[in-house]
Amino acid sequence: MADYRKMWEDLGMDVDTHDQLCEVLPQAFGDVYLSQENRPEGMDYYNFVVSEIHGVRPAELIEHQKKGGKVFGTFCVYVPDEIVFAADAIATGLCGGSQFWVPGGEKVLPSDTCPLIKASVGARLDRTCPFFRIADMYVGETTCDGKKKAWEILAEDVPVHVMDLPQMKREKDVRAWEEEIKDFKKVVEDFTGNEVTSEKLAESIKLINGKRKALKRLYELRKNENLPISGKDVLLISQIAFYDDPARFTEMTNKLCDELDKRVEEGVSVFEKGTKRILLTGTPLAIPNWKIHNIIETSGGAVVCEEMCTGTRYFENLVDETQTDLDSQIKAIAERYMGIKCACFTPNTGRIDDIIKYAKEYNVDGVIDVNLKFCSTYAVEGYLVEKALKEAGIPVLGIETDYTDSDAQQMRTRISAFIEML
Ligand code: BJ8
Repeated sequence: MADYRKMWEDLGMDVDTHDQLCEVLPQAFGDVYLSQENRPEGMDYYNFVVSEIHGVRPAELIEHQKKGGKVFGTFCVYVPDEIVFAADAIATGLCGGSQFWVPGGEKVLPSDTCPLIKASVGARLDRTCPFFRIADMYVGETTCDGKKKAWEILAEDVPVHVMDLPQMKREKDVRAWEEEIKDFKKVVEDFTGNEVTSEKLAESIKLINGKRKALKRLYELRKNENLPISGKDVLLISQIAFYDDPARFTEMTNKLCDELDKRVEEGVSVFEKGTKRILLTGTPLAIPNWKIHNIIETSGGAVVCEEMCTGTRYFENLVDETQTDLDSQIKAIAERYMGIKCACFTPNTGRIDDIIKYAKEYNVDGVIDVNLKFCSTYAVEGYLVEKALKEAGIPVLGIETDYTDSDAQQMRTRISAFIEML
């Protein structure tokens, strides 16, 4: 990796502690990713992004700030990036996916908090992630209780705007979300000094839809009997989608899909015939959380679809591009985002319908419902998810895990036994 020490120091990071993360990440990436055989050449781009994860993109964001631009850090797929980009600002995902940051979060949060929240708070307070230092404003949301309260702690350290996300999907809730997006637009305009015009918003709607279409195209390729790409590689791409430049990401992902189209034509598969096809559902897998994919794909399975926020929930459904005035555009944005099916909503039966639909479309042999420890919304919803799958005759395994490796062996045993029985 190029030398970014000076940049990290200027960001006020704890560079010595951060060095420890820089030491372990390449090894972990090599073990999980570079050890795979017959990877598509198009993965070189994503390998490069990861190898320079705390360098290249942060440097671009800083460049943008030097020109007077703002950076917004987000934690949830309900926060509409379109508004941010329409104000000539940049949105970047901030969810923490490494155990490295968890102890920092535990200094201020109860230990029985979900690791995603602990890692996200720890990354900020310990000053060990450049993205958390760079973001000028954090955008939280009222999804789960843990996140809701974490914003209050983070707000002591950085400007935070919280979007009030309804928890039901009645007509009045969609209207309330529309109003909330209008308020967010005002916050973004005041903070950046740039007006969000209907022309700018039309451009950013196209930009973000482009990213969604590229991801959808990638996922469609996984419906083939011969899998042209591993689940691990697709997970990495989904994770990178949250913070890469959207136009470049779309271009590189479409380029990769061109290569995968050829593989499909030629019947190339990265898995042996008979490898069991697994759909994963549950809580998001923030970078660098590759644990479950790695275990499945080294235990006789292939992950062919993720019904997750690092998966289908991120890209399904487009914002209507035909609206031309601001009110109608914001209404279209509100409707698209309210179509996401997070367990924070009640009822959330649409998610179960999606899982069963995907299980058929991707021709899966089994489903693994994987939830982060202490995430009660997904854990409770797991009962209904697993019941519906059993009724549909689709084998399902429920797993609860965190960011540590302490349960890896036990998980491997359970997953191997599940795959064997399929
Ligand atoms: S839309 S899944 S990104 S809220 S895993 S922090 S819910 S305790 S991340 Fe999420 Fe938005 Fe929903 Fe997706 Fe809370 Fe659960 Fe932790 Fe979670």
